[in-house]
Amino acid sequence: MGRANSSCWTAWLAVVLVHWCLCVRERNRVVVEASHVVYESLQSVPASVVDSKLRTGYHFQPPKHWINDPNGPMYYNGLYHLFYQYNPSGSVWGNIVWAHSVSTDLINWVALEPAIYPSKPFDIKGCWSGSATILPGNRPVILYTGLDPRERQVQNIAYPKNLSDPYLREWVKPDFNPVIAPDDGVNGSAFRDPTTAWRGPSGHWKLVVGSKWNKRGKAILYRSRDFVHWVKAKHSLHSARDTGMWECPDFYPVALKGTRGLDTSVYGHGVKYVLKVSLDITRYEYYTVGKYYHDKDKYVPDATSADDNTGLRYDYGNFYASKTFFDGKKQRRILWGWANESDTSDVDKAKGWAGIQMIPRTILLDSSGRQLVQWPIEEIESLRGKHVVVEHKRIPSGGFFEVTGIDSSQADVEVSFDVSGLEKAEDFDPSWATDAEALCGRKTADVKGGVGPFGVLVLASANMEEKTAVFFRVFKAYHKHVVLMCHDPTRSSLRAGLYKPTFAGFVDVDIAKTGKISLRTLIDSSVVESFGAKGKTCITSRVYPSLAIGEDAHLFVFNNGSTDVKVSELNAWEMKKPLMNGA
Ligand code: DQQ
Repeated sequence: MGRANSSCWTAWLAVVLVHWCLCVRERNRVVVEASHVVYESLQSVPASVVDSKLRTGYHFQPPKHWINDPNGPMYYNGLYHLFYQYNPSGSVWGNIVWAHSVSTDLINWVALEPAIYPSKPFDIKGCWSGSATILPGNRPVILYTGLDPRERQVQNIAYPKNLSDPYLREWVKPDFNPVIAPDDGVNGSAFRDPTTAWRGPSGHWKLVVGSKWNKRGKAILYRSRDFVHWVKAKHSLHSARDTGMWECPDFYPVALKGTRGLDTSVYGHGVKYVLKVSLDITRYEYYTVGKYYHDKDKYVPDATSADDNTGLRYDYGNFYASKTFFDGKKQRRILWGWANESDTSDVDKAKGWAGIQMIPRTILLDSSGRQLVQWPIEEIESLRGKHVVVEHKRIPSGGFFEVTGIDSSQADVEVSFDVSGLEKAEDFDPSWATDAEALCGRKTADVKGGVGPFGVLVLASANMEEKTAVFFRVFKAYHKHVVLMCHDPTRSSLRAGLYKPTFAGFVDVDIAKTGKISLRTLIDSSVVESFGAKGKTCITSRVYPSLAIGEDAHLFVFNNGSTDVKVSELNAWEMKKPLMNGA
C-alpha cells in the first residue's frame, strides 16, 4: 500500500516537473525571434549609390538605406512627427534606430537626426517599435521596445530633452528604464511594440504590448497611475488561438457616426473600438471592430468580425506594422503603414534603398458599423498637377482605351464605373469566401469573366508586355452579388525571377442596388496603392517594371468581361514631388 502510494506520488511529481520544465523553457527563452529576415553580411554595407530609376516620388522615404515600421506618429505644437525603424548603415534590416522627420502637412518632410538609438543597458541590443502618447500638460512621451544585453524584450520610456525645441530633436531615456519587463508569465522573446496609452473612467493609464504564448497571440494589458510604474493586468485585453506573435498592436476608439476621428482616450456612447494586430506568421495585418468593457478591461470583437487570419484587413496587399494616431489639428485619426520591397536583398543592396511608408490615410468606421473605410489624406491633393478627364465612355466586352496627356508613372487616378448586365455574373462558389487572394490568383485579369474583370492597367508598357491590373470582378452568389477587388501584377515586369503575388479582398457593396463602383489608384513608379468603393477595400503592391518606367509608363482602362461597362467619369492627375527628407 505504502509502496503503491509512493509510486503514484513519484508519477505525479514527474508529470508536474515535466510541465514546469516546459513552462520554464518557454519563459526563459530569450532567443531573438527575428521578425525580419536577417542578412548579417549585408547589414552594415552602406549604399555606394542610390538608384533613382524605380524610387518613389511622393511616398515617404529617407534619402537612402532600409526602413520598416512607422513609430510614434504624433501631432504636437503645429508639427507632425514621424519616427521609423531605420538602418543608417545599409539597405537590409539591421542596426535599427528611430529615425525622425517632421512636417507641417504630412506630405513635405524634413529629416532630423535619429531620436532613439541603442546606448543604454535596456536597449543596447536594439531599439524596436513603439508609440507616442501626449500626457496632460501637453507633454509627449514615447514608449518603445528595447533589447537588453540578454536580448530580452523590455519596454522603455523616453521624453523630449527640451520641450521648447519646436522639433523635439533630442530624447532622454531615463536610467530607471525599463518601465515594463517580462515577468514569469511572459515570453521575453515575444514581447514588444507598446501601443499609445489611453485613460479610461478609472483614471489609470493603460496600454497593451504584443505577445504570444505558444501559438496564442496576445495583447498584454498594463496599467499605471504615473506612466512610470506599470502593473500587468490579470487578463490580456484580448488574445486569440493559433494566431502566433501579435506585432505592432493598435487599439483605439472610432465614432459610430460622423466624420471625426477620436482621441485614444475618448469613451462613452456612440463609440466602438478597433484592435489591429500584425501577424508575424502571415506578415499581414488583421483588425476587428468590437466593444471594450472598461470596468473589466476586456475587448470583445463583434460577431461580424472574424477573429483570426481570415478577418478584415486594412490593406490586402503589401502593408505591415501600421500605426494610427489622433491628429488634433484636423480632428481625424490617421493611419501610417509600411510597404517593404518585394525584390531580393541583393537588388535592395545594389539600389541603395528599401522600404517606403504608404500615403497616410484617414480612418473612419463605415456606416454599416462592420468595417473601417480609409482614404488618402486630403493634403495629398496639393500634389496634383496636370489633369485629364474622361466622361461617359463605354468599354465593350474585351475592350480598352488609353488615358493620355499625363506622365502616369507618378499619378492619382479616380474612376467611377457604371455596371449593368448582372445576370451575366459568374457563379460564386461559397468555398471561395475565405480566400479572396486565391480566387484572384486563379481568375487573373486575363481570365475572361461575365461582369468584369474591369479596371485599370497601370505602369504598363506601350504594347502591354508589362502591366499591373487593378480590377473588380462581380459574382452571383445564392442571394446576393459578391464583388472581388484584385491586384494582378503577374505581368508587371519582364524581369525574370521577381516575386509578383496577386492580392485581393472582397468589397462590401450592394452592386445590384448602386449599379456603380469607384476605384482610386495612387501610382508612384514602384508602388500601386488602390482604394475600392471609396476606401472599403484597399490593396498595395510593389512592382518593378523594366520598360514601363517614367515617361514610358502608360495607363489604360480595360474590360475583360462579357458585358459592357461604362466609365461615367475618370480623373487622372500627374503628381508633383514634395520635399522628401532632403533627397
Ligand atoms: N519590426 C520591429 C519590431 C516589430 C517588427 C523591429 C514588425 O518591433 O515587431 O524592427 O515589423
